[in-house]
Amino acid sequence: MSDVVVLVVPCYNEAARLDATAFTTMVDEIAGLHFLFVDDGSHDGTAEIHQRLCAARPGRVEALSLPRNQGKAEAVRQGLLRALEGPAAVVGYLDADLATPPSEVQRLCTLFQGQDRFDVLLAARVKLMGRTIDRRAGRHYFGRVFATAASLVLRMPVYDTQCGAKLLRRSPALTHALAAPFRGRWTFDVELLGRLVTGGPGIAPVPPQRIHEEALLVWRDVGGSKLNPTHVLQAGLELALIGRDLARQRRSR
Ligand SMILES: Nc1nc2c(ncn2[C@@H]2O[C@H](COP(=O)(O)OP(=O)(O)O)[C@@H](O)[C@H]2O)c(=O)[nH]1
Ligand SMILES: [Mg+2]
Repeated sequence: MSDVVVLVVPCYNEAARLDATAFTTMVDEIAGLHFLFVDDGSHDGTAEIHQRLCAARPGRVEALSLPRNQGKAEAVRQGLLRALEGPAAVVGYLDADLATPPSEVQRLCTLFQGQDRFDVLLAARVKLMGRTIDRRAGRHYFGRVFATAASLVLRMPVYDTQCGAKLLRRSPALTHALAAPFRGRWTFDVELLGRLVTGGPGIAPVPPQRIHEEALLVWRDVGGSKLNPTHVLQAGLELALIGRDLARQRRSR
């Protein structure tokens, strides 16, 4: 039997982009897959779509509603904590716009289920021949600079920290990593990885060799992104602060 995988889908004003049929089809076709939609204080009818999805696939789709907009980082954290209250062996998160398409969600779930080679699976947008990775040039180059900086901060060669599709095996390190809100609104993926590979008092870290990056076959930038140049500057600052925190933790060990 396939492991239960609960994917958290953070949503802020996604009524126009949320493809309900694609999500119900994934539930029908991907063994063990559950969705937990988190409404991050939307005011455009997103919550109603979530309710319809829950009613369409009871037991496989759940919704969580945050009282006000708190940003993707907190929406994902709240969702993952809720998901870990259930029996899921694997949790994760997925952007609502399905830039990582259903075929790839299926491939990632299948790769993770029933194996013990890795504890964290990161989807990576690597522009290789024979793949369809459609990303605006500006975002691509910023992403490369950001990923290089993130690798230095994390001291591991991660290629793409920012892709909105990740799977995480349930573990004490994961619960510990989610205990406190993330410092950054835009760089929480880096912070999460940093927390996982650091562990905590009496909590074994996830060894970097148990983190696997899977190059996607297809990823398409979907219009309507809410990221703007101010956020890019914020992300740089947040990364510097995460680096400082991790360096302090390394020194204190
Ligand atoms: N920008 C933004 N996204 C949020 C927020 N809360 C949840 N999200 C979700 O985060 C995901 C990624 O957002 P998107 O705008 O596509 O970002 P991008 O693809 O990285 O440019 C989507 O599922 C959003 O609905 C928020 O406060 N702001
Ligand atoms: Mg997007």
